[in-house]
Formats: sequence, structure tokens, C-alpha cells
Amino acid sequence: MNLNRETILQLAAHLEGAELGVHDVLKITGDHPDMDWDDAYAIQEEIRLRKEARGNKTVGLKCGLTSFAKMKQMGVETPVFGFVSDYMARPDGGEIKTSELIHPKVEAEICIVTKAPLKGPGCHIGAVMAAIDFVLPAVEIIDSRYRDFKFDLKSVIADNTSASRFVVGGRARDADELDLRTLGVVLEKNGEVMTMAAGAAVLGHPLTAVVMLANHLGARGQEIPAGTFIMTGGVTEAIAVKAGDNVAVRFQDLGTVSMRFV
Ligand code: OOG
Ligand code: MG
Repeated sequence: MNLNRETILQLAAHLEGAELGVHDVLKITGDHPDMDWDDAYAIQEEIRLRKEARGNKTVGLKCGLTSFAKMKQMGVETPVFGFVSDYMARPDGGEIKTSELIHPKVEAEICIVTKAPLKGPGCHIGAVMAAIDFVLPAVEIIDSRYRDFKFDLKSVIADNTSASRFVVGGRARDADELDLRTLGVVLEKNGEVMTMAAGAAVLGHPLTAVVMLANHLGARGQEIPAGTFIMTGGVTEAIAVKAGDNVAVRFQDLGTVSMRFV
């Protein structure tokens, strides 16, 4: 760690203030070029503690920048991890208020809920398969607090990986009924196909993202508890949305997740 405690707390307040106040900020590595990975995750952790102290429950974990399309879109090469809070959840088919967001984008994600704890280091895809309770589809609405979505990995980790809203829908399925690599995903906006991919777009297999998450937390002495909702990351590039847009994402074998931006 290169930043002192006071700076970590100040940056957490700065970034969460941008989220809650719906305004953008410049990437924080500009003023703090010596910030390291542990500093970045420490800032994110403080944002989580601020939300929990306010009474918001942490309701899931997210992997980000796990698909080649996302890495290419954002110009980065390493997955990142964050969390989602209760107030970020929106119902399937519901409305998302753009007045609460800076510059939202949508992405299609294959998600799991665990039934057993997962602990790294040494977590592997077999352990993840054994720990899955069910698979379900979601759309994440990301909203980087950084101006024009311009950031580097450390800045985006500190900003809780752009977490903003998420919609879980479709139908839950047993993992052994699905081939997550060939599972097709079609993202439509206003009735037009914008982009599509198969599950393998995420690190060759979406569960690889969960393996990486378990090993990332394990290196910090933490485990993923049973009953955890985990988003494995956008399968395609993210698509910008504005008020008036309708989004529907069709997941092979998992149904459709939709929402309206107002
Ligand atoms: C970072 C968050 C990425 C995903 O699924 O790839 C993410 C960003 O692109 O703003 O959630
Ligand atoms: Mg995402």
C-alpha cells in the first residue's frame, strides 16, 4: 500500500459522492500516480463499508472486464472485482431512471448463486461447478464515475468497477442442464440487435471468472460464502443507453431480461 489511511478514506468519499451526487470526476490515478492494487481495493472496501453503515446490504459480487470485447473496449487486460448493493437491483421489465445515472451502459451477464463456500488459493473450475446452486441471467447497468468512461484499472477498481444497477430475470437453471461456453446471448436495444456473443467470450468459460474471484479473495484471506450471487462479467462490449431506450437481452436456455430507461 502506498496511500495513507486518510487518503483512502478521502478517495472513497470522493468516488461515492460522485455516484450518489450523479456527477463525474477525473480518474484518481491522475492525482495519485503511486496508488497500487491494494490501495485501489482498499478504497472500494471503504465504499462498501460506507454503504453498509447507511443500511444498504451487499447482495452480490461482480467480475468485470472478463471478456475480450470488454477488455478491448476499455483498453485493459486484467479482470477486476467489485460488489453490488441492494439499492442497485431493479425488477425484470421495470424502469431505470436515467436521472439517477451519469452515462449508463448495459451489458449481458451470466450469473450464478452458490450453495457451498468457495475459497482460494487453488480454487479451480471443478470446485466452482460443485458449488453452484443455479445459473441465472442478468443485465448489468454500469455507470463509471469517471468522465467519458476514461479510466485505468486501479481507478476503476476503486470506483467499485462502475457498479450501478442490475436486473436479474429470465429463469434459473441447474448448471448441469447448460453448456455455459456455447450459451448464446443476443442484446437488443429498441428492437434492434446491437451485439451478441456466446458464454465462452468470458475467459473461455464464464466460470473461470468465478475461479479468479475466489483466488483473488483467497489471497486476501476471504472466502465466497454459500448463497452468494456472482455476476461473471459482460459477454459483449457495453452498449450506451439513454431515456426512452428499451433493452431486451435473450439468453439461450435462460430466457429474456428486459428494462426500460426513462
Ligand atoms: C468496468 C466494469 C466492467 C464488466 O462486466 O465487464 C464490468 C467498466 O467497463 O466500466 O462490469
Ligand atoms: Mg459487468
